[in-house]
Amino acid sequence: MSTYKVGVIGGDGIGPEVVAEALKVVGAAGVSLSCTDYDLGADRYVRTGEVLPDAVLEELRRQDAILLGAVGPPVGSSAVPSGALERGLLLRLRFELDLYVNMRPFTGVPGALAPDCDFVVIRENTEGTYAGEGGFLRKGTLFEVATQGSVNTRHGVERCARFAFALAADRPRHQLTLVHKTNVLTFAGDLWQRTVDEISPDFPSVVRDYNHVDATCIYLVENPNRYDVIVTDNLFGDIITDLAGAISGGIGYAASANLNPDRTGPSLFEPVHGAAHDIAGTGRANPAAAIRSAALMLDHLGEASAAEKMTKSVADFIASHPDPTLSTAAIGDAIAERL
Ligand code: GGG
Repeated sequence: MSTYKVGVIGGDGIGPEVVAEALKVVGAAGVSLSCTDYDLGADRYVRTGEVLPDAVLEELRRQDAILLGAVGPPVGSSAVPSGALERGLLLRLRFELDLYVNMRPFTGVPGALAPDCDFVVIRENTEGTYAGEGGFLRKGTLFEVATQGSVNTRHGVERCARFAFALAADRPRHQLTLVHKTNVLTFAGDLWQRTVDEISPDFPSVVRDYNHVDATCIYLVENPNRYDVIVTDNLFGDIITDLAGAISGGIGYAASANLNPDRTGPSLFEPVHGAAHDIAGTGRANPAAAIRSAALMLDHLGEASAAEKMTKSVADFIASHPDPTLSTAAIGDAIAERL
């Protein structure tokens, strides 16, 4: 049996607590990991002024996968400059490791607005408005200009769209919806639409659709079951996956995989939620999203059967505890016991 090298970034607030439960469940699923902890996040920044030292990045490159909890300072804290961790750690890892697909599956839980929903959002993860193109002119004056460009390359759009098509072809409903704003964002939208149209013949079983992003916000609330696989750009994907998390049961259940599908480096797995310092140390954090993220990690590592068992165990636990009042560790124990 293989032992996988996993870089663990517990991070801040509830991050280390939920990651501990995820690793507990992976152990119970019988998969052997050799974990190395990396001290990164707001705490490290406050102590040392460092966000992601180059030497640490090089070590992370040599892992088979990376499991991250959450990074961020307490709400209202000015100890970390706004965006320093998002850009200096999360986005840098995505760019440096070429994690060009952000896959976020949503399956509804009992009591959610959409308890029966079952869809996946494929968010392009290295381009768009998050690429950092733009700048200031006459900064600090009355005539200041700020621009923030959206970078969309044929290569970047096509590789993401191909991943989404292949995923849709593998799922029972075979549906793929491109979400954009092609009527207004005529350059980027045109590239996305043309790319999807042109590669579509390579995936004949997939039925294609297109929705504007604003309409998608309505459909996600009114009829989320119309969706199977959504593919979209970085910014739209960031926004609609928060909405998707809210309708499917809350951000505490939302898992994500930042994938390098070409496997030229490790992929990174993390719950969508943040550090939630207000409940850190109270045992009230829900580890479900972290456990689901660890299941995505196992699937990517080739441990499909263990991953499936973990995902089912989380679903069974949620079904039998629609309003979980158990502690973080007790939820981890209960999910581990069901395996
Ligand atoms: N697990 C995703 C993550 O940590 N994202 C960064 C983030 O959302 N930070 C803000 C926060 O922790 O509230």
